[in-house]
Amino acid sequence: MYAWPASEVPVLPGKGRDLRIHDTATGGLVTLDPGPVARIYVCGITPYDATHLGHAATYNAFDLVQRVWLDTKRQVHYVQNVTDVDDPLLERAERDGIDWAALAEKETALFREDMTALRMLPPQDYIGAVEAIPGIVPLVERLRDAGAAYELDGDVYFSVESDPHFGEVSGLDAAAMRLLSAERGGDPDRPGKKNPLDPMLWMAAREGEPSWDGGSLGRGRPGWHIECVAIALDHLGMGFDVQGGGSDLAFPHHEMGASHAQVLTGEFPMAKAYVHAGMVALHGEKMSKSRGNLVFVSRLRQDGVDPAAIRLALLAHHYRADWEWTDQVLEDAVARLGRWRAAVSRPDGPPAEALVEEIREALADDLDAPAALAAVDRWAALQQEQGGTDEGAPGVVSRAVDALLGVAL
Ligand code: 5CA
Ligand code: ZN
Repeated sequence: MYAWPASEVPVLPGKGRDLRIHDTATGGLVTLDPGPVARIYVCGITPYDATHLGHAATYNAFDLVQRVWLDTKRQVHYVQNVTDVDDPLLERAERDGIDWAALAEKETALFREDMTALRMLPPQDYIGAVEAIPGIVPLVERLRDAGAAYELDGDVYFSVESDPHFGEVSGLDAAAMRLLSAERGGDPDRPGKKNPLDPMLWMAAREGEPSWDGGSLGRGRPGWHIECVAIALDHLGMGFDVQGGGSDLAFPHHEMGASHAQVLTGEFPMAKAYVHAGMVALHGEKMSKSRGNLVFVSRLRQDGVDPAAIRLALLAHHYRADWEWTDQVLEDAVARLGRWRAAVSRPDGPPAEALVEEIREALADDLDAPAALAAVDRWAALQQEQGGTDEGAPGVVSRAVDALLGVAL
């Protein structure tokens, strides 16, 4: 489906650094060395409510990954999905008495607007679960025919034991996995499963729910993890550079997805780095659609908040940290934006070359956006206090902030 328009990314003088990033699977930093086309898959929204700041923070992290790569003069192949059919979406549509497809369409449209306003780079392939179904069915059939999946009352489950590498993404023990599985869409207590952790690949049609032709699987709809795997394999293939999402996706979603892909292809690993962003909280609890403690990007925009300030508020936190959204966070960002805009709106200023290198260095070091902001702060303070004679320096800063941080000054 259509994604959203791309904002121009200025090309900076010199060359960026290779990205060193935290990989959940190894628990440490890895320096990625993508080919001429870096490949990234980022899990998209389940469109049953508007984009909140937690979503925006996660997408901001993966936007930075791409900006670092682009600055090394590579191309980026970015794929994102939309989980436009799943239990939570159907439940919300039922609760509100609206059509599930119309709900998905409406919230996806709003997400596009929010992403555009925040200057997030669009994926080249933006794929809905529904449109991916014809590609999902043969994968499930293959897993079943290979003995890696089994049927239970018409539903088809993946056997986690079929992947010798199962567990290596999250590194969790069985007890922790079981707990998280129950919390995050799994059904560990369903009788008849070979392993309580086995996730569903194909759900047989239920009364009153949408269903699609599943070939030899019968009518039904896809499970969640196979959705992302089908899309990733179709558009990126195995061994892509980054699989991204919030930390709540490490298990089960990315663990199961990696296992599906590894069993399907016989190759390992699915991704070179599994990268997870921290959770944004509001009033002490993780912002989540199910809890309803949300601050929406669209709401802030309606209230007249400059999207560049929202983006700066996100950038003020390290992507791996869990943090809390407060009015103060936004006020600080608005103030910073004002200082930066004043600083670049003069024809000359302090030299900018070192600043560009500092931003590059900070971002290449596990996306240390707060350090990048601090560097720009120092330049802006110097500009304000002493000014400078370098002609064009403010323009260089403005383009660097745009290219590397996605903030238009
Ligand atoms: N559609 C699936 C992924 S295939 C899904 O998780 N959708 S979502 O709408 O629930 O979340 C979209 C992205 O936002 C995920 O990467 C999720 O980890 C991230 N996310 C959700 N809540 C927060 C939060 N409070 N803070 C940071 N990131 C969050
Ligand atoms: Zn996903």
